[in-house]
Amino acid sequence: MLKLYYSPGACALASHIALEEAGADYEIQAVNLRAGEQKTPEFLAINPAGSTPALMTDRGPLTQNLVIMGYVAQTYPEANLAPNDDSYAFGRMQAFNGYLASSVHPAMGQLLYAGLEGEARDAALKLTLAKLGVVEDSLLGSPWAMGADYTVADGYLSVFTRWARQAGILDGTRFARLNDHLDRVQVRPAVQRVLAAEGLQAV
Ligand SMILES: N[C@@H](CCC(=O)N[C@@H](CS)C(=O)NCC(=O)O)C(=O)O
Repeated sequence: MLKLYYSPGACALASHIALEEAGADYEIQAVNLRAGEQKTPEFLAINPAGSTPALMTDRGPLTQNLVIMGYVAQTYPEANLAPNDDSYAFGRMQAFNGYLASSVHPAMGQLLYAGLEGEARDAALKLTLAKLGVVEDSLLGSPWAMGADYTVADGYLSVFTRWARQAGILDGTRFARLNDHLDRVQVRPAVQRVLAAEGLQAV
């Protein structure tokens, strides 16, 4: 059975949502990041990078949200979580996910979790808002991230808009579309089940 290593509310929420939306048979294993469990020899044997998520499959581990989400979408095509039969559209979805992974996540990680103060924090805030602005103004489709159909990209985006709303930086006017999108993702039954499983509330 698939086993997802996650930390409640952290970015692995995206992979967790994908598994639940897919109707996959899986189990979850919490990794306490504050206690440093991601750096234990046992966990480093699964993900040498010492970060969550990791998904243990029958062929070994997979890491990186966008990889795990792509794997889930392709393993459960009947769930229609990605344009699996259109490699260009699949690439566009992974480009969206890649932007979240390589631009939005690092900027927000610095802002929210690096303990910055003063000018350094101001700079991190400005960078985060600029990265989210690209999604709001250009990348985000309607009603879902990639257009007509819900994909794994929607669950992934909701991780960061959730953090932004919790931090009070997802302004309703500047980020009207991102706010609407987060509301739409959070009412999905699979997402509600995942939030409950991680001990979280909708924000
Ligand atoms: N690009 C990676 C980022 C993974 C990542 O940074 N995970 C964080 C939680 S959001 C983590 O486990 N941090 C613990 C650490 O680095 O010590 C992915 O999407 O899987």
